[in-house]
Amino acid sequence: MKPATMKLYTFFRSSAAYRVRIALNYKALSYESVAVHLRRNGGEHKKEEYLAVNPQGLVPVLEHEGQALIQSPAILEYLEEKFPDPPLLPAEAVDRAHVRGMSMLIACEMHPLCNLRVLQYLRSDLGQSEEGVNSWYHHWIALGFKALEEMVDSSGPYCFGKKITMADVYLVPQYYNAQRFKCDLSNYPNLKRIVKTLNQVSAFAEAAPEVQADAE
Ligand SMILES: N[C@@H](CCC(=O)N[C@@H](CS)C(=O)NCC(=O)O)C(=O)O
Repeated sequence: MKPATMKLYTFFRSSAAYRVRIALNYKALSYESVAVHLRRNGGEHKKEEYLAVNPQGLVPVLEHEGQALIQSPAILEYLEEKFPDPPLLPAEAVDRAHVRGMSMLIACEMHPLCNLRVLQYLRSDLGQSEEGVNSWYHHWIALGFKALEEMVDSSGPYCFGKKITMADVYLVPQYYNAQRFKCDLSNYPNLKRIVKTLNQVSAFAEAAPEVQADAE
């Protein structure tokens, strides 16, 4: 492990923070965790103190060399540029495009529709029942995973090729979240196989929500 020069504002159950934890572990970068509870006292991420760190009021934030970096895709790209070894992106441009395509399918088309504030808005402001909120969540997960199931390597251990890539870093937290929301994942055998393999890799296992210091 390299010395802890980074600070990660995280919440154990946040899938966006989970992505960054995996990448930091994979690249053997040590970091200090600052837990930001998304539910306690109406959400610590909405308090003035945290808004001073990230005016958007979302986790994660990675502090490094005096800079507060927001948005997990930007943070992952930053880590890849600053600490390229071991890489999370393939050597060929076309392969990188494929990996980023799968990653963005999750980061842009699935996760934003299913995060806490969206579900809270559906529930509180739009008066949706728990059943309605769950149905929304399951709908967007199914649409995304159905496509991803076709894109990932149908026999390999990972999403793309013979090495762990950023696509794997995005998949595991989203899959975890889908399980937590009791989505039917039986139609995605490739995703199931890949997630099972990845969860045995220490970088992924040590980033899992239940082993975080702030886990409940
Ligand atoms: N696109 C952002 C999304 C960040 C995000 O939505 N974080 C969630 C936790 S996974 C959060 O802070 N939610 C607080 C809320 O929804 O109120 C990223 O990838 O960093």
